[in-house]
Amino acid sequence: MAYVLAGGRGSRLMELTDRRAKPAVYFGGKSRIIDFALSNALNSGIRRIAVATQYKAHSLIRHLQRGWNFLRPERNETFDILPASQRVDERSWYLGTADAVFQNLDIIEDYAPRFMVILAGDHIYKMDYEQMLAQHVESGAEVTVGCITVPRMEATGFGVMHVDAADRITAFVEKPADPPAIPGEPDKALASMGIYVFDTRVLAAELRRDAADAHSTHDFGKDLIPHIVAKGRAVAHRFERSCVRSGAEAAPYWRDVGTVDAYWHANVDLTDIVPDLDLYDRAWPIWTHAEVTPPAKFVHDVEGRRGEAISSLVSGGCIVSGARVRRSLLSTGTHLHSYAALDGAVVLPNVDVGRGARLTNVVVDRGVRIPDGLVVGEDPDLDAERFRRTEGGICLITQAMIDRLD
Ligand code: ADQ
Ligand code: ADP
Repeated sequence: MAYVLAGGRGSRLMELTDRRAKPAVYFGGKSRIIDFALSNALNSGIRRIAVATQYKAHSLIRHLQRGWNFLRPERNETFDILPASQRVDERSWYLGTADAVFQNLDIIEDYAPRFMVILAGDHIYKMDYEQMLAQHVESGAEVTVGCITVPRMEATGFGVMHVDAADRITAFVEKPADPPAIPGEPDKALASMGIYVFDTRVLAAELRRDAADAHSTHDFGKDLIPHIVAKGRAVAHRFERSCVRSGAEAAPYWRDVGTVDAYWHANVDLTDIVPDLDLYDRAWPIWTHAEVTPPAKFVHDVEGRRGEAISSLVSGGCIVSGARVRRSLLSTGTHLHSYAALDGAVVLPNVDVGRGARLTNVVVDRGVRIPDGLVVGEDPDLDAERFRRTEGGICLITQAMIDRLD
């Protein structure tokens, strides 16, 4: 059974997560971030899935109900949405990630799966969890932790581990200020991906022990994993072994699109001629709830100006009329009007871009109406006054910011 943790705030995505949880944020034109973990589970052959939600869950729950409720109980398949609902104690919502599993332990034990794959709902990657499960069974570990090599100084936001020659985890620190390097590789660290495989019985015992511990914060990274590592029963699974590559030579792809800059880059990277993340691989499809839309349409405007897009991803229901689009990603139902120009634009669904608007290096939230002639990305100071401008020079535009312009 796969258990997806999808309740986190993701506050570094700024206004993109004002009304929706990070796993519900749109990604890649047609999908949402959580679709990657769910598709991986499905493509790995897992047919029991649960999703724990908490923070601003409405948009996420609606997406899951519309797109992911096709698993059928009569075939022994299940799909459960588990909002924090004070099931164990009427005073507490999910306290930490471990508590988000503990509070639903009775539901899990009812299904009696032999193994649990605990996943985070907020990463972009393609991975065959079956490989990780196979390693877990072979090694006899109590927990197997997915890990990836990252530049050492980027590891401050992760759980960082040391392993022995057999990849047994010998030390684990959660979010260290000064991450320990991989021995012999001073600039690299081995980071936890926040995904875990357990025997269900071991998991249940650990969760019960942790729940009774008054000093615990009830978090996998802070409490449970370090405890099992101290017993010498945790093993690392290297992402390289199970990542689904876009080609034999391709680098393993895993992104925590935690900031607006990282989010913009990961989306715009998809417009590369051969991107590191292949969304077109029929052997590993990314399933989602897709709105039924007519095809994308490119037209001359009445004055004969061509509507065109190059190095761009254009979703269904878009109309590009007399506008130019470059290195951009248009989600479902975007309308661009004459003389509009987009370059490096990540546009979420149902946006309308008015005549003559010029947008460079932007993220536009869903449903925004960009007024005629608006120019963004050419005057940093003016942009910073009007929009959310990131360190990397990306402007996030929401309807509330547009409304304040008048
Ligand atoms: P973080 O990502 O910082 O570190 P956390 O914020 O707890 O950990 O989020 C993990 C996942 O759980 C996310 O998908 C989040 O949405 C979800 N989540 C958080 N709180 C929740 C709650 N109360 N209810 C339900 N879901 C919740 C973790 C590990 C690190 C590891 C990184 C990798 O602790 O060791 O390196 O993930 O990104
Ligand atoms: P402009 O882009 O010139 O400001 P519009 O976006 O209103 O003007 O429309 C431009 C063109 O887009 C229309 O002439 C038509 O070809 C196409 N179009 C607009 N709306 C629709 C629609 N609902 N269905 C099909 N095509 C449409």
